[in-house]
Amino acid sequence: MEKYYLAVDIGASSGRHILGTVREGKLVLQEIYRFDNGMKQQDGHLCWDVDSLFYEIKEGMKQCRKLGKIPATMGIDTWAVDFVLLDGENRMLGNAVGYRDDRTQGMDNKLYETISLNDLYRRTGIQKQIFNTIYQLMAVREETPEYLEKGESFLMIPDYFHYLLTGVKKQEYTNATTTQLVSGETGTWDYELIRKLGLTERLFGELSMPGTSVGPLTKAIEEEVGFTCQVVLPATHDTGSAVMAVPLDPNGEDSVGDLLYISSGTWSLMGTELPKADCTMESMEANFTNEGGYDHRFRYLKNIMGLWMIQSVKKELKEKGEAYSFAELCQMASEEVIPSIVDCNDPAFLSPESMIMEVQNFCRRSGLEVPKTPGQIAAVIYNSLAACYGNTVKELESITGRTYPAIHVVGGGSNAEYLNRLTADRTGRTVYAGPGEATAIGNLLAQMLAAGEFESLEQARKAVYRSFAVKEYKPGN
Ligand code: LFR
Repeated sequence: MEKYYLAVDIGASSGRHILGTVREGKLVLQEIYRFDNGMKQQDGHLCWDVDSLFYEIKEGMKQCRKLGKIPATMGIDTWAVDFVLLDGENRMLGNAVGYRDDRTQGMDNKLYETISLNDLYRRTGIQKQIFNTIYQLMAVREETPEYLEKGESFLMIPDYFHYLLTGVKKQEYTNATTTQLVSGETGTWDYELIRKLGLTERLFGELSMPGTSVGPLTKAIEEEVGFTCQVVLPATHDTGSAVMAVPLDPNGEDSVGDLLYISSGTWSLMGTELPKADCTMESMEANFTNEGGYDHRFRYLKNIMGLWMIQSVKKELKEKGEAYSFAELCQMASEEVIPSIVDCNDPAFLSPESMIMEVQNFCRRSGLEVPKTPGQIAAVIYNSLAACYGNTVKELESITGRTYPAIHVVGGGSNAEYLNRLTADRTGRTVYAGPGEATAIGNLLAQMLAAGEFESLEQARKAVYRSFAVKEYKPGN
């Protein structure tokens, strides 16, 4: 009898249910369900529709029943930083506002009235992103302070779904670090900071590591989906899961710090792993963050605007009646020669009305050739991303004092051949692309590790290497 595990991996633009099993030392996956996601305007804010996401989670679970493949355990991962507040009767206080909403505008200055940016970095190791939970909580404190007073539970989005499934509230560590309220040193909530900010202390309970059992499905959910199983925490921050699934050559060693990866999806998260957080000012100035990972490793990385830029352009063109696939956009881009490079991390690209116009405006402002056709726009975006990767490698090498001969690109974006070639060229490193489903795989690995299928993350990463095809791109080819 094969033993199945279920990963529910929800990204900013889509979600999927993937069943996994281990067969002769290899991972075997089956995608059983897929659904769309996105932020929508609700009561004047950009929000996630958590009710419809939870409906989709259950619909996907029903597929297991239909297929007769009942998972022993399941776990959910999503993007980071967003949360819900629940009252004493477990009702949501307000909506699940999304990180691209502009409610955090000016909240940085509000926050610095209490603590300086430098001190915040020294304590948490988390890089400033205006959408981090800490700034969102400042916005709640300003706009609806009663939510903090009435709030009995603070749950990150995956914690909330796990609660709806089991009735048990757990706060998972990897995602909690993205709040910017967890100490980089102790790996627990920074209560001094929480108190200083006037945030309700009771909202921040014990943190749980990936691999922790949450509990069985509630009776009501069991009846609805037609089976029961245990919920086990993965690294609930999708990037934490994705980086767990970076393949490791079976002849190699998993020494922390050797890897250079890009987790490529809506965002490109580029970095390495560190055994300890680097909370120095040099690190802060270079814009690197220390996100908590499996086994208390740190993902030392940089957020790069990523494929969001091209996703937005694709959507915009479709609305204008010009529908192209990603493959077509890549193909058109590869036929263009346009030297313009934009700074992908310019805040103008975070949540623009029109991405096309923002890219054009950036070029105009900077005296660069302004792209006009869809192919030119796509070419500027892809080349700019690759250029940003090139700079990031240099910065990372200068900070860590190491050289990284190769880059592992994992996640959905690893299928973009054109971008992989540009990445190899602009970084001068060999690119290993794949697996594309790294996030779901990492989610499964945490569950499989908890079940004893693998002894260590190192062994699990070697299994990833054996199980999935990885494509190699050499610079200059
Ligand atoms: C990627 C990701 C990033 C995080 C961003 C916002 O999906 O989780 O790691 O910085 O989304 O939550």
